Amino acid sequence: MRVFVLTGAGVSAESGLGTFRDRDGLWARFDPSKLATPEAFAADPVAVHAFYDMRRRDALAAAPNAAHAALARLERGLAARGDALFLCTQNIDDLHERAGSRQVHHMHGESCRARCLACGAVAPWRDDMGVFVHCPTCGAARLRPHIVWFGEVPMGLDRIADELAHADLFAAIGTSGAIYPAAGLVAEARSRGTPTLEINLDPADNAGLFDDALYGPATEAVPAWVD
Ligand code: BV8
Ligand code: ZN
Repeated sequence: MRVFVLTGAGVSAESGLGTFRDRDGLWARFDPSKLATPEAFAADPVAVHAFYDMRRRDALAAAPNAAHAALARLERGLAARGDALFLCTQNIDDLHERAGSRQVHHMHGESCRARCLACGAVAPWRDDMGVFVHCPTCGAARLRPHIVWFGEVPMGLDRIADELAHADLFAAIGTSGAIYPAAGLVAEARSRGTPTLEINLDPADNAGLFDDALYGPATEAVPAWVD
């Protein structure tokens, strides 16, 4: 059995990390067009680096919660039976990894990594990094956050499509279904006849596309589903 799980900001909400579109969410406080686009980075790399430094510090100060732990258990349980979990997250934090998940696909990048605009090398990001730090591989002072911004192609779309094509279940956890192509995965699963499950605090924009749903805080709903 192959399970495809897509997570969003809701899975990290109870760890204290902000979501995007909730009332007091990130995009209510920050303008994504000024911080989460390549144009914004070209116009003001220092401001964009500072935004992701803040996001990374918040993530490192947060602790994984019971939902992250349950998904790590799910991965181990499926593997022990010769089955598999493909955990695809839209989140840029490392809470899935810190909860014990071994295979995590960050389709929108990771706040703890930097990418070199000169040679493409991806390196762990330290707190003192920023616009003037040199690439550890080629030495160029051209590092950017290893993040997928609006208008940029998410990472590993071929892998995502292949995993979805072979999935026996597609579950979306803690995501508003507002951003594409991630939000379109459920429709792709349905077109293949793959059962779909939404686990969310409340119905997402695309809730009507799910065969089944579990509503409630992720720290309750995800363990209830996994265990
Ligand atoms: C692209 C990283 C070209 C940065 C992010 C159609 C197809 C393709 C693209 C588009 C399209 N139409 C429009 C587009 C453009 C755009 C887009 O989708 N725009 C929207 C406004 C319509 N998409 C893009 O630009 C994408 N790239 O188009 O490239 C392309 C694409 C494919 C093929 C070829 C070319 C790139 C988008 C990625 C942008 N980067 N993040 C950063 O983090 O700073 S987006 C960011 O918002 C997240 O990564 C996430 O993906 C997205 C949605 O956030 P969610 O995780 O869902 O969080 P949200 O706050 O919205 O919802 C929280 C949910 O949790 C809610 O449901 C809430 O109820 C729930 N919740 C809250 N508390 C709890 C809870 N649940 C459980 N328990 C709780 N306690
Ligand atoms: Zn380089």
